[in-house]
Amino acid sequence: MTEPTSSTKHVPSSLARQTLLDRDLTRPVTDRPPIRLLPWLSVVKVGGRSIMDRGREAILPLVDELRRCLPEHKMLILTGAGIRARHVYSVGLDLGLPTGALAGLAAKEAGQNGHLLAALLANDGVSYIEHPTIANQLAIHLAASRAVVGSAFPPYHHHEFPPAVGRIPPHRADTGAFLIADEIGARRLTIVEDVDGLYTVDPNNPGGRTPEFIPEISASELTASFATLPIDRTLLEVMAAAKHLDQIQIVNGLVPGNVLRALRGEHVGTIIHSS
Ligand code: GWN
Ligand code: ATP
Repeated sequence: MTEPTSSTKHVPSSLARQTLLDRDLTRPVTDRPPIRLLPWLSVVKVGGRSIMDRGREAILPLVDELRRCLPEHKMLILTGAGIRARHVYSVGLDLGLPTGALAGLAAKEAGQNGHLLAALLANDGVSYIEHPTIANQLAIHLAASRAVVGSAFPPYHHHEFPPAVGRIPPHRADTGAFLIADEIGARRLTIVEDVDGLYTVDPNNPGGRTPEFIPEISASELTASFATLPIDRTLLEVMAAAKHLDQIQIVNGLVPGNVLRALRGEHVGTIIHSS
């Protein structure tokens, strides 16, 4: 019997003979910038509590706005979770459920909100697509339609990271939207809420202080200086490691025209820079 040659035993690979734990060894290979998979795509995250929970008064004008965006912009529209997730958190926390179980439960409301939005845009050829479809077949769906809707919540479930304090899942809809937008190299991420952007204090709960509007700030400045934020705090950590998206914009979706203007690159809310 012939002995196999050494070439049949070794797969040539730049990482074959070294640990992945040594940054100096992996850097020459891993530091190459990743390609942009869908550089023309606009990702729009629609707030669950701030927009969807307001019902038709907020949703129908936003749907009209998204329709106006369709001819100009290919979009991945992602929805957050709202009041029903808050309720399931409180019941689950009371029952002693762990963070990963709570994450899976809350995510389902983000999906429900996406189904609601997609139904209203169905006549424009827009459908809800599932997480695995976003992961594997986003491009073909966007070749068939100008936009698709999905859940902004990351599908971590029992793999959700434990938070330092408490049991609320730290990676929620804003973080999920950024993760997918940055990973696919999308053109921009617009976060649609019910406030004009970031203020020095929550404008809906100022506690006697006067909220001052902040048009532009970096994620690192935000990390240190604000007691409450209109976005997931984990988003700031993820932004620090961004590979493509150098900024996001928070806009007020209750003001007609804002989303379209943001997708055109206009400054209509608060811009948060990744670095
Ligand atoms: O159910 O509304 O996707 O797109 O995180 O997982 O908890 O699931 O556990 O493809 O895989 O409820 O069923 O639900 O919102 O996430 O989806 O209708 O396995 O299309 O089955 O990663 O939608 O759902 O909640 O997003 O965010 O069947 Mo839903 Mo969500 Mo549908 Mo999805 Mo989770 Mo799937 Mo999933 Mo689960
Ligand atoms: P989800 O999609 O996860 O439901 P959301 O994006 O709809 O979330 P919230 O998480 O409620 O909305 O965040 C938006 C809210 O954050 C605003 O309505 C505002 O009241 C509040 N907020 C807290 N701190 C600030 C701040 N510093 N500046 C502006 N808004 C703030």
